[in-house]
Amino acid sequence: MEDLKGKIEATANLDDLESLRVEIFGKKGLLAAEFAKLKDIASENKKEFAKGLNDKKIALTEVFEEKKRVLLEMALEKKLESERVDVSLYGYESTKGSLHPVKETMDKIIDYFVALNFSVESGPLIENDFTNFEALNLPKNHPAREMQDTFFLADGQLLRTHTSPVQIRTMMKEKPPIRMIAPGAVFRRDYDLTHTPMFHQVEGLVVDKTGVVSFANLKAILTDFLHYMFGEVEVRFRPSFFPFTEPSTEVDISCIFCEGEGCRVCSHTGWLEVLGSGVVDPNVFEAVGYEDVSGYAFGLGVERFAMLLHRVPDLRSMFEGDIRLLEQFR
Ligand code: 2NL
Repeated sequence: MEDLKGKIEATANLDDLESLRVEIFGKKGLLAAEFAKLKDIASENKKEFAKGLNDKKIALTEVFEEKKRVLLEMALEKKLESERVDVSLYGYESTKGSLHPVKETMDKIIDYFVALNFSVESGPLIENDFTNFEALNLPKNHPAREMQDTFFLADGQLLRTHTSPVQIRTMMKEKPPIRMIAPGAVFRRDYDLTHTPMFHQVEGLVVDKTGVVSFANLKAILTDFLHYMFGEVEVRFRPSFFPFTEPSTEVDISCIFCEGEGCRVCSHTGWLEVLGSGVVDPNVFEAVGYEDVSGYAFGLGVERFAMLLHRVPDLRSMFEGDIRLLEQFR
């Protein structure tokens, strides 16, 4: 008995204790063997023998449970010690993401027009001849179609070369007045220092009953928009041509690199071209079934704005996916 207590107390770990439990308390253990002797004991001594044995079992169980409690506590303490966290240590710095400059610029442009109550519309990237060309006063064999190298797909489908088809779709589905912008990706077969086969445009369109919107409104809103984007710059409207507007103008700002003095970026002209715009050609309204309306429209390249705002010299760096480009804009 004392011998078994000593054995339990001397156990060093839970595994050994478990072996000892089987040895003492198990079905074929020492106690079970003692209890088995009961059947050979003379009946007058049975009660006393059984009581002695029970007392012994209770006493051993007590010692066992106490030992188990101590060993469990020791194991827990050991685990806590090994998993200890030193909260005074410096942590690892986590890196912070950033928006791509094209996305950031797009958001800034959209914010301006949303504040002026323009709706933001979108449409499919895969378009057809009517919405991308025909409805925009670009009939087949019109030389202006060659200004844009188009990616053609099967069945006469094509990748949109500008976001104008979004305006066409909007006009075909909604009645005037229209006050919208169409931001999104466009595609042209062109790849060099200043052109990528995919880039982003924001186009705008305002249409109302004849006489309500004017070229003066167009000038005012685009001048204000360019001041919002670039700060205190000069803005000039230069006569130009687009098939879908008449009259048409291209819009320049005074060069933000040399402040109009003349430098390499502005080809020593002192001006940077940033927008195309004009009064919507009546043929466009006819194509979408609008009558007795007038309106103005404009279009811009988002990458060009992003490059000017961030002073990025090579357009292609915007699309190479080099993480170092983004890290500069955190
Ligand atoms: C540019 C020039 C422009 C338009 C886009 C337009 C759309 C409709 C009707 C009339 Cl539905 N015009 N869009 C008008 C003038 C210029 O973009 O240089 N874009 C980068």
